[in-house]
Amino acid sequence: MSELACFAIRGVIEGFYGTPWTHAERLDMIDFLQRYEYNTYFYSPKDDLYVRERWMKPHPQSSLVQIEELIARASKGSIHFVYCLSPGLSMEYSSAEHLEHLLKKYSEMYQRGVRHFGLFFDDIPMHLLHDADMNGFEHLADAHVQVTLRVWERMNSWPEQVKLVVCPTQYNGIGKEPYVIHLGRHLPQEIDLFWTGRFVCSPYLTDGDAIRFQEFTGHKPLYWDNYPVNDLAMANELHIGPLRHRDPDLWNHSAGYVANAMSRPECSKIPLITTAAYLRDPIGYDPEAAWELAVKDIVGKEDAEAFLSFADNVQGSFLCEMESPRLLEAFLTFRFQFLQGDRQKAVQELTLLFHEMEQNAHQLLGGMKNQKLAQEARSWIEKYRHWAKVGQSAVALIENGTSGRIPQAAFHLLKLKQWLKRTERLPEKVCGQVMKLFVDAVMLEVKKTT
Ligand code: LOG
Repeated sequence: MSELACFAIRGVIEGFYGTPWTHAERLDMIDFLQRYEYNTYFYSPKDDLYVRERWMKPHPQSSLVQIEELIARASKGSIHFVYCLSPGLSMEYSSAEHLEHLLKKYSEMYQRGVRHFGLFFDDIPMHLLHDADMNGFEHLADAHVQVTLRVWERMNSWPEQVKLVVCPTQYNGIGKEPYVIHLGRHLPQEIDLFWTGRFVCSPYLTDGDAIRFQEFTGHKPLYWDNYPVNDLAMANELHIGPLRHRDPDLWNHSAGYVANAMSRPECSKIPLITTAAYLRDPIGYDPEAAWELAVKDIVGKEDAEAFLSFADNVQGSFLCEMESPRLLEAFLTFRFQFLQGDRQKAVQELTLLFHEMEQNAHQLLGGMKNQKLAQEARSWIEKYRHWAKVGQSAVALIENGTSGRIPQAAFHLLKLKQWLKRTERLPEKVCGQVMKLFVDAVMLEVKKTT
């Protein structure tokens, strides 16, 4: 770890909507974090009832036992286990009873050895809900400050020092919003504030924004980066591309960096390895190089090449507008060769490309060494296979059509339409618009000549 450029908190948060990780997946993730020099794991799955919806209720015994195991595993290494509660859906901030419920849950974890806590107010209405709160507080930020200060006061009475992170309700923007200014200015510096940057999913995280956040709130932001998470509206995207566009100096202007992961832990590891490379050396970070290493690491030598060819088509996200760069390049080359030069060679090369695509898909679907990865990415690989079939029919149509073999061309046109229909029915985002544009161009030519 470089002495000069270093994020104080290097974390991963299980903070997505959707099926929480299993116990085995969490244990495995903690070991993974240890290996890749992260230092913090935030336990905050949105759909674990006992940390959000039923935050007042005690965890069932079976899940308590598991949490104890996670705490033990984390502390065996040097990973801080952060126990987070999200009471905002129902908490009456002015109720002494509710406050005691909250403190009881934290204190039970303190007794089990937890020294890092989170109090989250994200994804709740921006206004006070209960009459008593409307009478008792000026506004939502006031209520959040008062509750946090009470929690903090109690935590400070415990024998050992603890840390507390707050996630504000306004967790993205320019840092100048009245809510977050109020929160920041009334909470002590040692309480970190989560911030996702300008947007919920921020294409860029910049020094300038971090500096401004600190100017207005008095706190360096603790980045909650919503990558690689792919929940809700992003559910059809598989975020296995590398981390991009995070300023190299961010470590200097932030309290730390925490990546929100996908509900697919094995797939998450690929971008999380690239993130670890960024956190280790933000100045020297090269997304493409880090990505190749990450894929080799998680996929294994045998399948790395096939997987990279597939993964090239699922890079698109708010971090990366470019979709299927290799395929796009091949289409542009084909178009040039076909129109200007050697038609046969152009067709041969494209035929080969789609056959390789299908072979890759079969290799990945059939017997990948990392079976967990194969299982998690299965539906995207399946869609990739479908696009290979579409491509094969399109090339066969071009080949026969341009050689005057009309019945064969008609047969492949039919097949193309069938495969296209089947493919477009699959919701997963693979190849973005690149394959569709190619097929549209082919169809347009067919129209012109019939
Ligand atoms: C949630 C987060 C969710 C993410 C992406 C924060 C602070 N909270 O809009 O749990 O995974 O967006 O959908 C969120 O980002 N809210």
